[in-house]
Amino acid sequence: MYNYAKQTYAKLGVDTEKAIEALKNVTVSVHCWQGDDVIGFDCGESLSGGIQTTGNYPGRATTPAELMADLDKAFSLIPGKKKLNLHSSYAIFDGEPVGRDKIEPCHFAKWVEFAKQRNMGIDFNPTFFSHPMVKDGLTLSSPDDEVRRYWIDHGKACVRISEYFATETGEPCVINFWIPDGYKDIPADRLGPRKRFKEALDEILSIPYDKTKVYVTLESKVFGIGLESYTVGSAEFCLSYSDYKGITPLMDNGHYHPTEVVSDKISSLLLFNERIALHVTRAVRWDSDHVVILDDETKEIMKEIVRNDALDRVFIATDYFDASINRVSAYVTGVRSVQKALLYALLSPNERMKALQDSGDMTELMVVSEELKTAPFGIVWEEYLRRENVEADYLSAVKKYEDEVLSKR
Ligand code: RNT
Ligand code: ZN
Repeated sequence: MYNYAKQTYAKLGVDTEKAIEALKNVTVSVHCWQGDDVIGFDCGESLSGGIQTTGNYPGRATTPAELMADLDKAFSLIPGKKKLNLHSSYAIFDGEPVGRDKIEPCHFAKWVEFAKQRNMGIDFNPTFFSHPMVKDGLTLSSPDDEVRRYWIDHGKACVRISEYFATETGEPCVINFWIPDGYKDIPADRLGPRKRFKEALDEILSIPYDKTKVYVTLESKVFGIGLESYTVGSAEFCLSYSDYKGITPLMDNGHYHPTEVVSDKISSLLLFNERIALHVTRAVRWDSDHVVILDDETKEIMKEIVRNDALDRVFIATDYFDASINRVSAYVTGVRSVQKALLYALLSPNERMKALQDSGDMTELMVVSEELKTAPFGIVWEEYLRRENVEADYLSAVKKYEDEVLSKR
């Protein structure tokens, strides 16, 4: 079967062996927060910040051990290179818990041990939501000095922890800043909060850190639930700030107006940034954070990365949370979909297609694009799984795990 697929692709000008090799080396950073509906372990507050999980499928991970077990199950069913993406709210306190402004590397030692045993790097996210120090929906942009101070200290603590992750695991750590700050209703002052956010970020990033080990990214957003009228960290703010500070912009494909697509933004950002970062999600009518599937936009995003030869310049991370289905299955479906989209992009005669565009032959370009859609992609995907020693059928494994573990929680 694979030989047949190989020949079919060869006729289209595609080397399946090269595609499989390239896919093996792409790292996907897997978000820890699908496993427990974005709750975390540090203070037990319910989810806030304008984001929401819906559903109450049984089996949510409620302890670090449970989350680690679920991640392990998911990792065993996901091929390729993975990284663990943690939020600071997943700190593990052995003794007395400390505030987010005072967290230290030791509170993440168990995660480091987990990652090291699995040969993985760790990415990180300060958590500016689900916490009593979020005042009136504001953190780094708050007019209250005490609130701002608390969150600035949190940001600094997280930069230090990121460097610790990089040192321990030997892989650079991507630390992503996203704040939910905004207003439900029309603000009188749009500049003030943004100025305070800028100054707060300046202060956080003024601490020394090793730029070869820690990549700072900044994630923009258009609106959140209950924060519909104004978002401090808008697209313009975050892009301008990233450029001004020489940090890395992060685009979450749920964070734009419904007819805007991240796939069309990637090339512009690649022209002006060494690196860019992505949160791959699936927005259904709004930033709903549905599980990623092999849909057109996911394919188009991955095509942009592959066609522009940018696999080593784009940090790819997943970001979704669905509490209405088996969470381990959500992990596997979402991450495999990202990888399938990457493989689909790698299995395109990209040079030939560019040449067709440049010579104005849009007729042949359309025909080739359509032919590719029915090429034996699934066979190459299965060959990749086989070489990675991962079963194609993950549902049986997930169901078994549900019976034996999740249903007993
Ligand atoms: C929220 C952002 C952010 C979060 C995570 C939990 O809209 O997408 O990335 O999803 O930090
Ligand atoms: Zn995101």
